[in-house]
Amino acid sequence: MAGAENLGKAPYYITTPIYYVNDKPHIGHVYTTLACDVLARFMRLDRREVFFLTGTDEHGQKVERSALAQGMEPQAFTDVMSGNFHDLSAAWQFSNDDFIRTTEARHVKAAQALWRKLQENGEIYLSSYAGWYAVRDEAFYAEDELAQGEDGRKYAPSGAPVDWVEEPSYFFRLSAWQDRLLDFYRTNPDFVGPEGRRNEVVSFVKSGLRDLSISRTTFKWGIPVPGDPDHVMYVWLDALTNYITAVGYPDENAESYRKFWPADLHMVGKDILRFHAVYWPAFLMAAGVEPPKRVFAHGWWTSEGQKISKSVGNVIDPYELIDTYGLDQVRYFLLREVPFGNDGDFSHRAMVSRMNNDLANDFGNLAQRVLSMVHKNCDGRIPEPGRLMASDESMLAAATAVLPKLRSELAVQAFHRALEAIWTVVGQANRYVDEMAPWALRKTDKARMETVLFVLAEVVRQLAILTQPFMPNAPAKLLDQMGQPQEARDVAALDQPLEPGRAIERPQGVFPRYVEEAKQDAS
Ligand code: ME8
Repeated sequence: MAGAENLGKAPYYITTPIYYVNDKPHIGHVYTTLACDVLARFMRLDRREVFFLTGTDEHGQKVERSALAQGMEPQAFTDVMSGNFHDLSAAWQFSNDDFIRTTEARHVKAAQALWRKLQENGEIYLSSYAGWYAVRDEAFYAEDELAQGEDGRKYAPSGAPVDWVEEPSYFFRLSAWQDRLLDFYRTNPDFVGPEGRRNEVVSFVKSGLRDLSISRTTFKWGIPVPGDPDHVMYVWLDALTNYITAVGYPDENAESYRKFWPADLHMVGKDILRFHAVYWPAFLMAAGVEPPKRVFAHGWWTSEGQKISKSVGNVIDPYELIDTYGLDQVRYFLLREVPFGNDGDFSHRAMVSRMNNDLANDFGNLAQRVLSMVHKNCDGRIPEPGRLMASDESMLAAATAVLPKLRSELAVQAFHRALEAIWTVVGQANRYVDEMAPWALRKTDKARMETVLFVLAEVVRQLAILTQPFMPNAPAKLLDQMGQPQEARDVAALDQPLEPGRAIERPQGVFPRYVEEAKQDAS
């Protein structure tokens, strides 16, 4: 299974794509970074040393055009726009360890060093490019990939219009890497996830690779090609390099480089898989650098059934989203609703249903019922359990079995299945409450009631610990209410059951319900 070899305490390096700063961040960008944040938080919870990188992609024609359209110098424009992504990280409580900008000196140095290495290795030659280019995708297309639009223009498969470009250009000998890439995919079957995407990558490479144009001369906003300042580096070669810049490249002896490279996971959307799974490993192998361990391409979000676009007017503002539903709720929804890897649709109805059912009713009520009963019936202290019965043992065993499931599901980026595994135990715990009826035991068998409430409180504690990577706030509040110290909130604490006698706070619900405005008005 992918990543299974990492289940010890090996360091973990995870990256998001670096986002173009031509526009404001939207739900799609947030989704990718959220997925990485959950993995980073989970790996830290699992006591691994984590390096979680995100940032912004600031060069190229697309960004230059957006700056000009705003009447701004590209550098001033990117400073402002990159700030939007940076601020969003804080609002969504993303726990990235670094935020890289491709206009930073450390990055220019790394990208130029990689270029020189490719040149030294004979992987680059000067020629000229005559062909199609889509500024929106920052990608070159072959004639046979294009479709004719009704307006007579040619369009890339992504829907982006293409322009004919003729200019002197350096080329990377990508065609020479075809067989070595195919060997690489064969010997690293987990390199691309999910499985279906891997097959796409392999067929693309099998269909034949052309040498890749890696410099441009018709505009200036990019990293100068070493020794030939008339050229700027192709923005994708520049951008991909960010993943090694951040760990210290070109200093391959840097502690961070030795510790974290090759990256464990590059998380990307399906639109940019080819760049990450074909060009990037080829560039790296050609420069004598080890390729990353895995690239996962997730699916695409639509909004209320339609492509998210400014012209449709259904762009989902990530700030509005968390104002409306709450951060934990939206984070849970995005990773639970859609099997990770598939496309998904954001709808208000589905969001509210998850928020009210899974969170408020199932987990929220469980925690609130259990902690209230403990507070009320056990003098506000964790009760002393008596002898455990088979039903208690199996309840506790179900909770204990969650961690290994999370490890294996998250090693293959199956967030929905990881959450399902947690909520199976939530469901079991709710049934256990109903079957044991501790409120009835209060009158008939207080000692038994105490055992049942101990088991339940212990299960709630375990569930709170394990949901923290997905939701940074509510589970922590539950652990606060249970008097759990900060140092007792990671996997090591799962083996140390609650201490009888520990005082708990008067519980307060941590998962509010969403109440529709119409209903509010009517009441
Ligand atoms: O491609 N649904 O940047 P970008 C899901 N700078 N994910 C979405 C999405 C949607 N509707 N829209 C965007 C670039 N994304 C390059 C990357 S990396 C070396 C350089 C997410 O700003 C998804 O992760 O266009 C997608 O791959 C990424 O944003 C594209 O961001």
